[in-house]
Amino acid sequence: MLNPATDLFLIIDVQNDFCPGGALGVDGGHDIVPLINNLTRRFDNVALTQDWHPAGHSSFASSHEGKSPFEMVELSYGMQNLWPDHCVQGSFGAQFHKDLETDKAQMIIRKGFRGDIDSYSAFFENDQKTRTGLMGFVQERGFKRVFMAGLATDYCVGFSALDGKGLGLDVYVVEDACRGINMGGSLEAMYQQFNEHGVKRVQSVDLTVSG
Ligand code: VGL
Ligand code: ZN
Repeated sequence: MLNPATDLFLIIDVQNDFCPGGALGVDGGHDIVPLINNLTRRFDNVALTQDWHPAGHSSFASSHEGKSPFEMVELSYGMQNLWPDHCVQGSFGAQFHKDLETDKAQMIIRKGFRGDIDSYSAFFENDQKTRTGLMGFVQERGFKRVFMAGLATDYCVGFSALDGKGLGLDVYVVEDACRGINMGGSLEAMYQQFNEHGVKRVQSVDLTVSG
């Protein structure tokens, strides 16, 4: 049962580049848009995240000579996956999917905008220290539970869920309203982490509003 006053729906990175045909297209990424729109109508409080990189970002393989997408590289804060150029600020790929209903969103948090740090999580950048500001919003508005959906399950949704839980929130991942990249077992590994840390997995049909 949803509690409209204290629940937040956080929609992660439903952007053209993560949908089929995009630079880092996730299989079936666009299929979740109607489900997410339907969920949006059930919540009073909605926030969006938007992956938002400057050109030449350090997470792009093209920024590292001799490296290809999906390889790893060591950056100042540790190991970083390399990606195709994606979600470049102002580009079509960085725009939300055209059918995503965004009008109700009270907050759009952009992440990955610092050239030298990537950010999967909506709460912390990949150095695990730099905060995005989302927790300030959550705390000031008094949200207790955060329901998450979007792309990709095993990266941005997953790390947002784990960080939210680590910050003391009650976190639910709406499984059927997410799609994963699933690279080298990353999806199973993320589900394992959810189990270990108490991130709950729910289905969108189970989220009902009273009355
Ligand atoms: C994402 C890889 C790189 C995501 C963003 O939204 O899951 N994955 N940037
Ligand atoms: Zn990115």
